[in-house]
Amino acid sequence: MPLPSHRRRLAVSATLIAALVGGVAPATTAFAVPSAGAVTATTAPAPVPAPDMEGVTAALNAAMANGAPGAMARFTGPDGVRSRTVGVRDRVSGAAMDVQARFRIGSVSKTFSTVVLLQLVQEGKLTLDAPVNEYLPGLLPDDRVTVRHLLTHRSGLADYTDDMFNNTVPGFEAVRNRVFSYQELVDLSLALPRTTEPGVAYKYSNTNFVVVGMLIEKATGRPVADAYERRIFKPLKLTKTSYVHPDTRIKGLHVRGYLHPDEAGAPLVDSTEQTVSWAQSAGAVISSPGDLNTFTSALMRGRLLSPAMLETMTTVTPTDTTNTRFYGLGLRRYDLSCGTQIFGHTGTVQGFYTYAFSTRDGRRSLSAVANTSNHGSANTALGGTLEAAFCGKKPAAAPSSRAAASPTAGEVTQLPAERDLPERH
Ligand code: REX
Repeated sequence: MPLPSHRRRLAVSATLIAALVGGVAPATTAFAVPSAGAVTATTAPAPVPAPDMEGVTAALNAAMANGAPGAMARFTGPDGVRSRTVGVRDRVSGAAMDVQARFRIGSVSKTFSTVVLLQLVQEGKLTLDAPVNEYLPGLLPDDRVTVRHLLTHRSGLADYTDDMFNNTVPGFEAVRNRVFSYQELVDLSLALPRTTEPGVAYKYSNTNFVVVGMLIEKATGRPVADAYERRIFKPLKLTKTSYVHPDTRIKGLHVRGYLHPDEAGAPLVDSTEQTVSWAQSAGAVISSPGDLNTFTSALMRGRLLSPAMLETMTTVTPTDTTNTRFYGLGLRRYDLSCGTQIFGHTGTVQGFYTYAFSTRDGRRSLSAVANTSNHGSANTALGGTLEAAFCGKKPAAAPSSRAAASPTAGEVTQLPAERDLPERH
């Protein structure tokens, strides 16, 4: 139904002002502005559920109940920022989890690498459907593998990390301080049988994004760190985001990561310091909850890529049979129970599980981290923050079961440090 004209004018001005102030492409879902300057009301924006921050806290507590020393989440939406923390960021000092702290984001790095690569495509330095070997002659044993196959995990290049971390703690300790060249990592993959013919199937592999790093360095003539810095960190003012490979430290206030050994009951291993050289452009970026929200939101709002390139990046295919999980180009799409689609990435690096997602309009974003890994139940629990944040409170169930009314055994009683902070960016 059309809005009264004064409300239309107000809404359009707000959109244009937001676009000018933020340097953001105007949202086009609510109104179309034809070139003649007339304003036409189209479909009204769908109502946005308020985040269920109690549900977010419950998911963080569930991550702790499943073995994480601490966890935190930060939601950025139309009504501002809400953050929740539980547990500790340092088991020795007992320092509380802190939403300003940095951590290792693992494969969320793949989205950063993809943005850089797609900018290079926009600049005509690379072509998505060209063979990788055109830019890196002789690197791959198959000329049919294209740049797009890497970004969509359809190259068939085996993931060398499966063997590397077959025994979790010895595998980690063997590479914790190692510095690999990209070529060495590709060689590890090429020593294994390829998993699919190029293009035919999705098969997640870190090798793809190692080759993406090589392509970025080839096209720019500079280390990937420079490209991240110049093209993403600086323009978005991501002051807590860095790529310091092969430095082993996380600078400033940070979360310590704790790796679960394979043997049940064995003590956690502090895995904070490592080169992450085994992942590099596939997983070695360091960031913070605020910076991750700024990044995924800016990406979806079109601040990093042209509309056509963003459309390409967000064009997805299913990754499983549930028809709720998809992969685009260096980007996951999750379809939540309320019908909302969110785009972003997950990350696993020793000691850290991460989720960083935004709605397609960039208006709502969530990042969540737990400082453990190799413990799938903690990761699954942490993923519960997504439903709570983006779908809001579930309608109350009929009070038929006792479990709904009274606390169950093993319920986590730790109180979160609750803070609603003003948005910094
Ligand atoms: C390496 C093993 C995990 C970690 C990995 N990480 O491939 C990449 C990533 C960078 O983030 N991928 C995930 C170790 C899947 C993503 O996209 O979400 N596991 C651990 C073992 C298992 O050592 N034996 O859990 O820390």
